[in-house]
Amino acid sequence: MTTAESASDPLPRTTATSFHGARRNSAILVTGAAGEVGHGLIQSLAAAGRRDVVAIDVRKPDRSLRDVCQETYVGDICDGSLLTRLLAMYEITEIYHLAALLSTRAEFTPETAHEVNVGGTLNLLRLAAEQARSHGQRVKFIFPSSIAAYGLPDLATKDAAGVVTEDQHLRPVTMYGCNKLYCEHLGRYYARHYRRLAQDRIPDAVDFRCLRYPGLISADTVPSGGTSDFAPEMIHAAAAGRPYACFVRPNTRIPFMTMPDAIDATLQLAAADGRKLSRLVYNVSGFSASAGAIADLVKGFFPGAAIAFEPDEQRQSIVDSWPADVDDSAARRDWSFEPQYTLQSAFEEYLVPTIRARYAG
Ligand code: AKB
Repeated sequence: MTTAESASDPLPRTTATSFHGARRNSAILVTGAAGEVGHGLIQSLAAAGRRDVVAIDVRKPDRSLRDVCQETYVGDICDGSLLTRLLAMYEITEIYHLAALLSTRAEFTPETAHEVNVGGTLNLLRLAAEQARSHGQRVKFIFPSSIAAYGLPDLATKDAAGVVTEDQHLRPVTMYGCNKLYCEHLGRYYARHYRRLAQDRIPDAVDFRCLRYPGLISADTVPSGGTSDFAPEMIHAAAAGRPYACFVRPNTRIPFMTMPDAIDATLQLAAADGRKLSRLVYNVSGFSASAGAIADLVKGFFPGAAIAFEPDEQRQSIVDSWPADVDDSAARRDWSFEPQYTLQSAFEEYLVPTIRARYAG
């Protein structure tokens, strides 16, 4: 699909841009702000001079975030009254909706995951549509989806599939994957068809842009609640001098990406010329690597690392349902996506130096 209009095309206004007589501040809204991606994304926005970020998380964002945001809120994206307050207080031009319960955590409380991952996203899409209606500009909605949206039925199919495109093998086996795939569809609905029979509908009010993250590896934070977490856990454990029992087999392969590349990709997609976007959902990846190859690299850089492989059958089956690699040629073509790091350079230039410094002393 091609986005015919540019992001700044005006839409009809239906309400005044004031709240109790006061002008509302323009804002970029970031949900899941205190999480791994949120943290880095807000710092990057601040480094680019953006001081209009309004951040929400269920946990209190730390000082370094509070210092660079216009405002931070401790709150739940399922809380309709919080979102109504935001609608009244700010003119939101862009939403980075990062809050989610990840794949492992979601399997323990699938209904709660659905409430947060789907209900929360629906609330925010609606907020975006209402914002567009109130201030007369399209609202950009940047949504990270995940390789969890894929679902390969068995290892033979995974091996035969190799590199998968955005539209193949979309039969997720986790609640998180189902939630992400459905939210991709919701995004398309809000972008293209929202209230399609209503007399007063505003076409194209939400400029939905989605990228499917692979497993992410950050030198600064250890993730929790995901199933691709074995890679960052292995690296951080080695640097901290702790033994690590990897919960998947050494030959388990999925795509990964460093956190800086994920943040750059997210900001690049947000900044891309809408007329060049041929899709709403894009794969992105840095490199495809097996758990064994990652362990070998970790041992090369941290010779004392004690890494054992003790596969957990259930978590293994989740990772086995994810593709070994993804085709990100559409992102490269449409918005010049180009990750900075290969597997080797990620270790040499980013992970090892930063993690060593973090655990030194
Ligand atoms: C998870 O493991 O749930 C996430 C993901 C692959 O989206 N890191």
